[in-house]
Amino acid sequence: MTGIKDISAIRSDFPALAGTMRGKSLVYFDNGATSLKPQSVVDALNGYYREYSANIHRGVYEMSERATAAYDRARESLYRLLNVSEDQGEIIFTRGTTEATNLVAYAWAMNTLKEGDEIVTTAMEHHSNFVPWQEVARRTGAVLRFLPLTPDGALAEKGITETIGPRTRLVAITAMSNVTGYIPPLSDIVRAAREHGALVLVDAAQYASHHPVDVQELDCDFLAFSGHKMCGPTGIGALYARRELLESMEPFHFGGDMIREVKLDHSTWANVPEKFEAGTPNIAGAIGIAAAADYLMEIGLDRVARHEQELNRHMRSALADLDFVTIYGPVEQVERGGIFSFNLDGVHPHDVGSLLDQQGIAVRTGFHCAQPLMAHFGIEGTVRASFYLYNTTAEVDQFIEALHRLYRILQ
Ligand code: 7TS
Repeated sequence: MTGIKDISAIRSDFPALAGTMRGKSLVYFDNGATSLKPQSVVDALNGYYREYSANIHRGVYEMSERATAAYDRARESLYRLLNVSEDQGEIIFTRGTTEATNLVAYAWAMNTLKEGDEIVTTAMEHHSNFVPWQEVARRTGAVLRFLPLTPDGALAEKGITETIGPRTRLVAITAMSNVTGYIPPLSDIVRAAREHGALVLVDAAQYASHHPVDVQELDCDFLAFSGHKMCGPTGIGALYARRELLESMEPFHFGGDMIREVKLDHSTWANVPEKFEAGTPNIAGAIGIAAAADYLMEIGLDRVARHEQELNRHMRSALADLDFVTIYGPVEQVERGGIFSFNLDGVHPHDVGSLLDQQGIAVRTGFHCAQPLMAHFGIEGTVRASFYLYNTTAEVDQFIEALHRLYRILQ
């Protein structure tokens, strides 16, 4: 059963889908990198810039009050998206997932961790949820440990309880691999972390745009995501964090808007969330990400996830028939993300990408900001096709035909 009933109505919400690439109708399979944007998001951005592009929190005039109200409403949309209870948690606007993980690295980890403390992560992380922890370890003397992976890039079953232990202070893990679409068992990981009093940071850059997220149910401490992968604009994302943690943390950036009082010899900080939002924020971006969240919630993220599972089934069985294709990752997982990484025998991934481009099909090639995972697979890169709510099984068929054609050409 399809998750999304009227796919043509959904497609008509996205102006870019009416366009062409290399003179062919566009098949956009690079959603892991960024999604296309619906008209409602474009209109929300346009509305702010055209009608009320004042700064927030500063004006005593109506236009600024309108901008401030829209910015505050944007945060509330994200509360709804993630089921945040305001007593327990808060949303901090950031530039995206990368800035959100860095916020935790600088404002919490660098100030808290000591020699011998352990940070647990995995070799399947995007560099944005990997390099910050490597750097924290280098600067604080903390030790980086890795949850072991199976040969096909899933988490090894016993590895969780064997790796997370009394010295673990933070577990930083993706909710969905941007290379394989693999979804790790987060509830087991959170349980193991809680047993040892460790915090959990979830990188939801890929997951949150395609699945419902409930931070209260998940019981994580931090959760990072990006607007541009969920139908929103670039340059905006958010960090969800437990309120008491944010209250106990030092600020990340210093300057205007994040202070309570500034004296010549010292300053004090504003309350959360302003304490973590120094300077004029990305007001239009916040309005845009909220419009994106509202758009997705209206459709229903459970439906989006089901639609992608249907595309996955279709893609998996079609790719399985191609004996010149190697797929990476635990592709048989039922509830996996709509991401397929693969290579064609003896063909460089960039050549596949370029030839698909000639046929109007957008995919990504390379190491996908996940070099440790490439090393785990013993490869340099892959071709990656990644789906979203507006993709169709007909597009998957077109893609498979294109692969057949180009493999014949390249042989
Ligand atoms: N974490 C994951 C799992 C990601 O997929 C990405 C971006 C990030 C973090 C970083 O997000 P940003 O918005 O701060 O850049 N992933 C990709 C990708 O797979 N191809 O291009 C960007």
